[in-house]
Amino acid sequence: MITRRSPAVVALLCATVTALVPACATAGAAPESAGVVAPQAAPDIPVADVQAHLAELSRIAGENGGNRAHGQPGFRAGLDYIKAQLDAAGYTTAFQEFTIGGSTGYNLIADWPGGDENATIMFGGHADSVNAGPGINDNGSGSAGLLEVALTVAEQGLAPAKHLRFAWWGAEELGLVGSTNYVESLPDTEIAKIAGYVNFDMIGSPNPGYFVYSSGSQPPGSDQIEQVLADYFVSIGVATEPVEVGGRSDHAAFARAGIPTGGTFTGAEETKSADQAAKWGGTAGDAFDPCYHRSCDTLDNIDEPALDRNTDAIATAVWTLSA
Ligand code: DPN
Ligand code: CA
Ligand code: ZN
Repeated sequence: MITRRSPAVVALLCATVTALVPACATAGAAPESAGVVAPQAAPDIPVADVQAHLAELSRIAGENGGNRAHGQPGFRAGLDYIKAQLDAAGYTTAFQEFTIGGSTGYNLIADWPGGDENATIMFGGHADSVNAGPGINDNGSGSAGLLEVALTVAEQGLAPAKHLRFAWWGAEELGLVGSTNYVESLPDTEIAKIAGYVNFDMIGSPNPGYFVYSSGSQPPGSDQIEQVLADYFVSIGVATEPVEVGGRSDHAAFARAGIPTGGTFTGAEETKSADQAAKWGGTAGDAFDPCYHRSCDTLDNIDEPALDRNTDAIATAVWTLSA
């Protein structure tokens, strides 16, 4: 069980110690000058909190036949875990149902109340694993990182100008089914309200690369998302490479609908080159994730610094793109 600080407690602490704790200057009201309100700085998300969600997803898979795959009980149990935390934090959550392969699938959609719904910014990743294993890197990592950032939004009482929506997709592993279903179920008037979609699928690969989705072949506006993510990694001194993810993850349906997209990725079955090992460490000639789609995609299959940096990148993108 994870206990969380309430915004009221943070405010109280900061009211008493602002002079001593610089973080309080940004955790509370944004500084104001000449009538311009600077956006709040994104918080540094403790990676231990993300690992705690991964431990829960691992336990849930273990209690449900060893996976969190579409049509299997572990998928819905994992999604219920995520939903319960969001509900307790004040999100408005809903399941969107669909049918594929003779089973019901679910997307979990979580709206943070407030902001301009005509400018909705979305962040998401898939919540299903393959049948072979618990899917802790693919895509427990993105699911857990998104969850912890969403909970931090609530904890800090973020009041963004844009409306903020998070999504955990079902049946990605069956061909991007959940996210495609979501986008295709929206009328054009609703599509027009989505200012962007940012995707996180595999962000803790054990032999990690630091990839940012290339905006080159994506809809206009995608360059801003790529820039925010790339700038974050520059700020922490980590080199990135642009990657063409194409139709391999859940941003694809959004891109087809003309919505700006982006995301980060630490690599799957492809092998790390000597150049990449020189700048990122790890093992040249090995896959970024040797356990991709295998039973060994467990809690041991996570590089903690990669998970930490990419979760902080999610937070930066949420804070910056919603402002
Ligand atoms: N879509 C991922 C999977 O679930 O198998 C793999 C992947 C993620 C590939 C991101 C490319 C980029
Ligand atoms: Ca962090
Ligand atoms: Zn996969």
